[in-house]
Amino acid sequence: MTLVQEEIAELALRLDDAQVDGADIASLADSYQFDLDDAYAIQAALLGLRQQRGDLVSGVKLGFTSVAKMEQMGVSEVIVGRLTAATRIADGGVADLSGYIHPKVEPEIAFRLARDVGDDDDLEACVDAVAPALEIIDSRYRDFRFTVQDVVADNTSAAGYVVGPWQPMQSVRDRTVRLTVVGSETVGSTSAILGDPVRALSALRTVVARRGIVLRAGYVVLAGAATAAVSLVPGRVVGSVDGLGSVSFTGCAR
Ligand code: OOG
Ligand code: MG
Repeated sequence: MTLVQEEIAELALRLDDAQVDGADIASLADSYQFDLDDAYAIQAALLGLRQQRGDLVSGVKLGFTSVAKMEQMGVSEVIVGRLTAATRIADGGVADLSGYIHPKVEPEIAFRLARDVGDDDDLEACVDAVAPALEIIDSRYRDFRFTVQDVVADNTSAAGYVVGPWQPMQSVRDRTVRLTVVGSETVGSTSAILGDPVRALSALRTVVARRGIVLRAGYVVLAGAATAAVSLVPGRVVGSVDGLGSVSFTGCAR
């Protein structure tokens, strides 16, 4: 840790304000030197502010789960953020895009935790269901420009998520993934997620142990994007995973 408690609280507040106001801020790394421990402490303080407003943690999400993205960011471990209930959009529902800064959408795989995860539990054994999902990311940093510490502090750009119909836990290796944003399609594969999305669970295990993140029954785990993120514009967004079904929402500009 390199920051003191007051700085952690101040930077969490800065990020929280950026999200609430829908106004971007400069990279924190431009003016502060801080490490990943500080970054996770800022993220925890940021979540604390949301919880004070009555929001609830509803899951976790992984980022940088493709080798290309890790290399691009110069990191060797995945990053983890928290999902909250207030940012969940119902499958087939409407997302108000006006509150975001510069939202993007990603096709993802979601796992569901059937029980609280203890220190010695096998995480895969705690998962009872899998579903196609969509994640809305919206970096609070200007132009999506950030260091790995910045993005962890910013709760890994988490801004919204949609989960499709749950299916019993099964292998989702090597499945074609399609993301359609207002008629324009991007195609990828679940193999982009650490070779096999189930590996997201072991990667998550390592990070939560190191960062003191608690995993609870009912949590949604977003395994990471299966394609590059696509800019979110008003209209219908559909994600589908071969053999698993599809998930959608409509973005509207109020
Ligand atoms: C960080 C979030 C990345 C993913 O699935 O890789 C992420 C970002 O690129 O803004 O959610
Ligand atoms: Mg994501």
